[in-house]
Amino acid sequence: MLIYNNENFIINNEFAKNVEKGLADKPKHISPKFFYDKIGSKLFEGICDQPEYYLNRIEAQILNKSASQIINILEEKAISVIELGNGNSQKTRILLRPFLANWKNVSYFPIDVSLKMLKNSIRDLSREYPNLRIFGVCSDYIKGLIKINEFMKFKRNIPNKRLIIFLGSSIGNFDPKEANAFLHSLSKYIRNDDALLIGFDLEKDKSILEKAYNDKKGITSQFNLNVLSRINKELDGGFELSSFEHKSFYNLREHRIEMHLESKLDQKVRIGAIGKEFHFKEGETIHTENSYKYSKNRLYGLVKNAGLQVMANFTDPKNQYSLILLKKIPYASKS
Ligand code: AVJ
Repeated sequence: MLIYNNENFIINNEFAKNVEKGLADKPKHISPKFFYDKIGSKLFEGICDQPEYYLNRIEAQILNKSASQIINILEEKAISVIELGNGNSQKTRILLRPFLANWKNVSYFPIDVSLKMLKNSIRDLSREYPNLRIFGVCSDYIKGLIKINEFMKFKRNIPNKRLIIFLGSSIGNFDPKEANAFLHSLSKYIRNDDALLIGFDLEKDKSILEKAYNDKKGITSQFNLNVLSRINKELDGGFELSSFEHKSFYNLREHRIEMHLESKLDQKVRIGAIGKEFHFKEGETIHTENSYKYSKNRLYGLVKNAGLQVMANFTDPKNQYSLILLKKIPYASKS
């Protein structure tokens, strides 16, 4: 196994830095990557079980339906699946199962920043699929991909054909510029015969979108507020959770769901680890997440711009969600 993790200190430090800078900015913001501590990850799983949150369910349906077509398109006998941010690998199983049934040699490389998540899913997957070779990489995505490229140069008997998957509409957290930069660097570090499979949430009726991020049970609200309890626990913060309210809405012009935490009153909050006090006006918000929704046009424009071409676009009958299979445009590889 190629697990390396010497980043704990940096990760914590990074949290403090992001909070310090984000709460001093106007408008205030905190990066959504800090949602996912143990409790936050559990809450996110809870969100995926809510009837209003269609994303994961529909993506799973599309994966189920398209797995055999993906196998046909890839035309190989062996494959290495590289997953960017594997979470609990639940949806990955939908692909791994038919891959293992069709192909003799299947290797799986999950890349995740959470070592715990990585270890758990490696343990579970090796029990379920004794024939699956798993190489977990604890890293962020691009660095992880570079590591794997190096690793595959000297490790023998690893399938050369690779499918890189990025599921769950995680790309939706990137703004258009970041998404463009991310796809560019992916495109730089993949090979000409690699395939990429990426999940995009599609633009749809505002009311459906807003319900998905304001579930009746209030799990999304807990998920959003959890970042404040993380600050309380990890950075010696003094947030009163009941003085903040979860707000999320669709910003039509920017094509994104925005999540905020709105201060219910004028208040000051001290964060010990930062050694500073932050002021919140009544109604002022901390912007905690963007979740971008794509039209087919913007989606195709985005990938083309990154030097990628569409091999297949799998969607559900109502066109709510897109799983897009891509490869590198060979002549674009020089830049
Ligand atoms: C994991 C980023 C895809 O944006 O839908 C769910 C996170 N936030 N509900 C999304 C999330 C609120 C989710 N992603």
